[in-house]
Amino acid sequence: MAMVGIDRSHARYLFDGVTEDVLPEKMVSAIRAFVATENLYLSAAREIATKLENLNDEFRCTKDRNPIQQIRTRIKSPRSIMDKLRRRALPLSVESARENLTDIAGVRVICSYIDDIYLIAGLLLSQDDVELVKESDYIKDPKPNGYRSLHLVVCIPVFLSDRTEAVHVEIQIRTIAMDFWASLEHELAYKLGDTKSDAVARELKACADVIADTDRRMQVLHDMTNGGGAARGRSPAAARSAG
Ligand code: 0O2
Repeated sequence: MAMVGIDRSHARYLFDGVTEDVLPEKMVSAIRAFVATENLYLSAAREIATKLENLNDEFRCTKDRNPIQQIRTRIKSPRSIMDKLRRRALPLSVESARENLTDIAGVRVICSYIDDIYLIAGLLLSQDDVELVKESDYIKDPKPNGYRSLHLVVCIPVFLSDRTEAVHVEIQIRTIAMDFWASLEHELAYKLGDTKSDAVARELKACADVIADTDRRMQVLHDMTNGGGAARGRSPAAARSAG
């Protein structure tokens, strides 16, 4: 089934204002499939966000601090989904997107300290209904451009009225400093496109290094005042098996 090039508000507008007699049947079913898929991924992202909020609230009550500063969720737009499928020479359909893409639902978690990233990842992955599909630790092994974050692809059940669906969610966990760099780098990369010079790339990498050093120093300061540091350097998988 071909996926039409419309955004979400446009899809809703079409459903609100137009009946099936007016639109070609194929297009109606494509829109319907997209809206259903979007709802499914929205539910999955919400479930993960709720789990994280619950953990953060528990920490506020028991430890008097918040390891998570901010949680943001997003659903990939139809256009980005199609662009990604096209780049990978995959069929352009809702089914193909569901089968091949693991980042339709995304949750970005901004933590206070580096240790909090591994702490939160470990606690989330220790939950029975959260299955780890893929882990990329770009903090331990930053990307050559300086990008740092912990990426987890998880699979969670979404309970619908007539069935349960297993849905992938990509979770990016990073500190405030890592997020600051990634947001500005993303904006610059988008603006500059292929025209990004070596000098700009070097300067971005230098900024990433300064930020990484600041993160480590803030962690030390936090450890000095709280006696923490237990989770540092442990991968979520290790944290999970260690309990
Ligand atoms: P958006 O709009 O943020 O979703 P993938 O590209 O996901 O199929 P892979 O290798 O699993 O393949 O992805 P990767 O590189 O682990 O992570 C993809 C996402 O991480 C990106 O999503 C970005 O959000 C973020 N990311 C990865 N590398 C960088 C980087 O160098 N700079 C910045 N600012 N963000 C990065 P999308 O799909 O690109 O976009």
